[in-house]
Amino acid sequence: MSTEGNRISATKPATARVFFALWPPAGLADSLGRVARDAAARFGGRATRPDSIHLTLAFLGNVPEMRLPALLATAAQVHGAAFALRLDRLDYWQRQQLLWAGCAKPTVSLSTLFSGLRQALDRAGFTAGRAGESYAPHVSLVRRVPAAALPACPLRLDELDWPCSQFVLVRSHPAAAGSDYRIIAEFPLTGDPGSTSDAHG
Ligand code: 2AM
Repeated sequence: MSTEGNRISATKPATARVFFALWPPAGLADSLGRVARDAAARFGGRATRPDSIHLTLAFLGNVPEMRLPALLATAAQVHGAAFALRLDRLDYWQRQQLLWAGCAKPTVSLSTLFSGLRQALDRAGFTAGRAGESYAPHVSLVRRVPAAALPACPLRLDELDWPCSQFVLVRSHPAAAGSDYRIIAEFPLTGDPGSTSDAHG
């Protein structure tokens, strides 16, 4: 590396690759991990490890470490009520070659949490996601699944209920076997359910 290059990298502020997510309890992560492994065995691709399974709320990418306290303070202002997410849909995005789990019906409480977090991040000057991108809540289960391997009929997922009582800030560290995720802060959802609760019948 050139002297110039060294000088530049020495002055570059340290950054953290971070995102906000819902993180499943261990039992649910194991169940989803089994779904991922079974699907990878049938269709090919790389199954997400149970300890990495999550649902992203907002992806920020590289944030200067010195801004992390402001990011924590911003997320702490987001108030929401605990809710239950029902995962009952297994689907595939061809462009990303991604097999994912999600909800057959939109979950109002999740949308409310997502909007509240995004608005707080915007107000604090943090950029999350791409401009104009709509939120498509999903749990990535198997990456690099070849489209040709999938059956023509819709995939089935037995209902899995996910009690969501907090959201988390996660730091992603690149690793040879996929990214390594560390939860660096937790934000409890302790508000009044009000009119945003979702009925699962
Ligand atoms: P994905 O599972 O659909 O790839 C950490 O990378 C998490 O942030 C993943 O859940 C990933 O979604 C999500 N994410 C959203 N936008 C991203 C981006 N531009 N780059 C990397 N990850 C992104």
